[in-house]
Parts: sequence; structure tokens; C-alpha cells
Amino acid sequence: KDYGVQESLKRLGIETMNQGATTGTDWFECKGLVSESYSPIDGSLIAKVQNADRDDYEKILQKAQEAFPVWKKMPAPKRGEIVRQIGNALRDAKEDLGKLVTLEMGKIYQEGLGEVQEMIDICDFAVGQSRMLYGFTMHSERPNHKMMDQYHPLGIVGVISSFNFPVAVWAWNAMLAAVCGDVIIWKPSSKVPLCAIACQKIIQKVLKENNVPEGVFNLVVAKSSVMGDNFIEDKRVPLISVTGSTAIGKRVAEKVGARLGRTIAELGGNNAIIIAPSADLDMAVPGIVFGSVGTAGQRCTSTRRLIIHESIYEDVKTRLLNAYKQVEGKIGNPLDEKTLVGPVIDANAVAIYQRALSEVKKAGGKIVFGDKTLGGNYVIPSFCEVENHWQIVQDESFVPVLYLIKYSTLEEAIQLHNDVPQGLSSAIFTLNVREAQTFLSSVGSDCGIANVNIGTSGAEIGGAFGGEKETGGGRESGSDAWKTYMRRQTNTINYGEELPLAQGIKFDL
Ligand code: UN1
Repeated sequence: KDYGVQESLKRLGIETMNQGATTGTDWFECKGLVSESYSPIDGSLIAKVQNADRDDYEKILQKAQEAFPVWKKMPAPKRGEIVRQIGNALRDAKEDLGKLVTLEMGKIYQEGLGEVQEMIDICDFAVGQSRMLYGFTMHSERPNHKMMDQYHPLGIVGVISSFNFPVAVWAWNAMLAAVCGDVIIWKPSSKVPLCAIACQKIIQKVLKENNVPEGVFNLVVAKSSVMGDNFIEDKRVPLISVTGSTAIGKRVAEKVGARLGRTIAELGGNNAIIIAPSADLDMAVPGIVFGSVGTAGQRCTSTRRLIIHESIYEDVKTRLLNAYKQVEGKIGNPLDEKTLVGPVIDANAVAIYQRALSEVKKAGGKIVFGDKTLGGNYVIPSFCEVENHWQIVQDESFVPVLYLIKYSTLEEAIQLHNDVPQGLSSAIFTLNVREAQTFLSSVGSDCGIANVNIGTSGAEIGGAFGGEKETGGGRESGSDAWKTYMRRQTNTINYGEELPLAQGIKFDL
């Protein structure tokens, strides 16, 4: 069954394999190697992609450089108008693009649609933001002086995105950067190039219709090994926003830091939920299950650890067992609307799943459910009883394996919670206001995201997204994350006829 996939690909302008290779740019043919994109659903070849080589990268970079002076001079609300139209074009393409996300990445269609919705939402957010690039005004200590902040466009923003959110995380970065007056070069994960090409086509159409230079939004499809360090070491790219593993992020941050460039790093998570004695378990269990098995455990916000009060531990375990059994019956083709869990991305992810579970067993843990592969890239989501300090529990395994840990006091729960290298997302289920507020206080969760009575994943675009410690420290998406995409300037203006110095210094000539 095709689920209308071929029709969607056609409407998105993705040429399938029989028609030669699809390229990442609209305005010239790249000359790099031809790579292939396979669907994790059944391992079939979707299309071939003509990659960029180093010369192509140079051409694309120049195109971006040419576009920047034009784009940055356009008033911000006018840039917002272009982003508004991009949002509408994404609305029109929502089903097709959502289907392509499912086909190429393997998340269920509902989540594919949700991901495109995130793009639409950030477009709307960015349109509003384009009229709110606010700075403060300050009262000067000197007479007849005034002071203010200004935010100016920064330049070329590099976006390196990961396979698990092939389109949304790029959009968080790109749409904000665009209203800020920056131009964007996107290097998507080489596991999901077609999603990026489809977005690029949608955007280029809008740019063309509005006579905006094509170099405002650029796409470089290339293997990291081919691009080498060109991109991250390139001084012409003042900001690199990277999403991926902690190992990748460290490397990018080192290279960009060495040239004193700016980075936004959104890296690994080891997200936990504390289940307190008063928790409403009818709410908590679906929250846990969506967080741990949703997207087949491949969100950076996926729930990896459950820290459960001893008085309700057995009850939670039984309820989870029932829920996971139901999920087991709904593993399969993610295009099928009855499916809740699709495949993991590739054979390597299956191996990570197997390794995680065998490490748990080696350490003396107990696997309560799962520990079974189903052929292809399909695995049964698993949960097990572990100790927090075990190396395997300290690491982020990007697969649907959930760890259960018992606690007796809230203090102990928070200590276990924070005792991992990562710090992205966290949650507590409790009806006790003291516990909830303690969890959100300075002695509570050390993560960038801390929730009460909802799970760790599925954040809205309106909040700043990112985390602490090995998660990298950057913030993307909502709140005032836009400021990172701009160059800040403090202005002092003297409208008087004297030249008093600050701090009352006398300097008489
Ligand atoms: C990611 O996995 O890189 O909060 C991003 C969430 C989504 C974004 C996840 N809105 O789960």
C-alpha cells in the first residue's frame, strides 16, 4: 500500500530514483557525489540526491553573502511578511511534507504532521517577532544624553540539523534568523536530505514570487566527511546552530569557539520524570508512554528515566506494563494511522537498542518488558529496573528504552534526577504544591526545561528550547531566543552642548 506517498512526492517536486538525482539547490546542479535516501520503513530507496562538493559550498556561500546586504536593509516587518507567506505555503504543503517526514525519517504520520505544524507555528511567531525586535532605553547619568540598545542583523547563520526532526528544528532557527535580517545556510542530516530539499523548494517559490534574492535561504546537502570542517571553521559564518549528539556538538563548539564564533548547541538529553506519591497516575502514565515510546524514543526530549516514589512503585510498574503491552500491538508502518510506534532510523539504532539492554543485564538490571527486535528497523519499546549511576543509564541511548529508579524522599529524587551529564528536559507529576515548586526552584531540576504534570517531550515553540551541562547551553525557538541571531549594540547619544565624561571624570584641556 502506497498511502498516497508517490502523489505527495510529486507535489513536493521530489524526483524519484527513476528520474535521476534530486539536487539541493534550484539554481545550479551540484557536482558532489550522488547519495541515496532510504526509507527506514522498509529499507527501500526513495530517491537519489546530487550532493554538494567543496566548490559548490563556496558558490552557495557567495550567494548567501550577496543576499545579506539586500535582506538586511529590508525593514524587519517586511521580512516578516515573507515569513508569513512561507508559513502559508507550509500550511498548503502540510500533509505532503508530513508524509515525506514519515517516509524518510520513520516517525508516525500524526507526528510528521505535528512537526510541520511546529514549522507553521514558528513562522507565525517570527512574523510577530519581526515587529518586536526590541531593545531597552536607559537613562544616562549625564545631562542631555540618552542611551539605548539596538539589535542588528548578524550575517550568515549556519544550521546543522539532526535526522530526528528533519524540518522543524531548522525552521525554529531559520525563521527567527530570517526576520532578524540574517541569511541562512542549512546543512541537514545526510539521513534525511529529501525533507530538506522539499522545504527548500517551497521557500524558493515564495522568494521568487516576492523578488527576494534566493541566497536568503540556502541548502547544502553533503556528507560531513566531504564538507570537512569548511563550514564550521568558516569565519564568514558568525553563528552556527547545531542539533545532534554531544560528541558532534563538542566538536562544532570547539571549532567555532576557536575562531570566536557564536554557537547554539542543542545536544543530548537524559530526561527524567519524577513520579511523586500524590501523582495523578491516569495523567502520568500516558505522559510517560508518549515521552518514552513516541518517535520511537528518538526525540532529544524523550523520557529516558523514571524516578518513582517507593510507595507507588509497583502500581506504576503494573500500569506501565499494561500500556507497553498495548503499544506492542501498534508497532508497524508509520504511515498506517493505527500505528503508534514506527521504526528506528537505521540498523545502527537497532544495534544501540540491543547494546543498551545487554549493558543493563550485565550491570545486574532487570528488563521488565521488551528486549526484542522485530526485523528491519523495528524494535519493541522496553523498560527496565536500573541504578542511576550505571554508565549505560548515564549515557543517552537514542532508542525506546526507559529506565525505572526508586526513591524515598524528594531530596533524593532531585539528587538522582540531576546526577547525569545532560540537562535538557525534566518533569514532575505531583499534586503537592510544595513538591512542584521545589522542583522548579533553584534546588530543583537543573535542566533547561522543567515541567509540572506534563511529560518531558512535546514542548511548544513559544518557550525557549535548550538545556544545560552537556546539552550545550544554547536556546532556540520562543521567548527571547531571537536575540542570539542578532548583533547587539549599545548607543549613547549626546544632544547637549557640553561634553561631560562618564563617572564624573575631569579631563580639562
Ligand atoms: C528534538 O528532538 O531535537 O519538545 C526537538 C519536543 C519537540 C522538539 C524536539 N517540540 O519534543
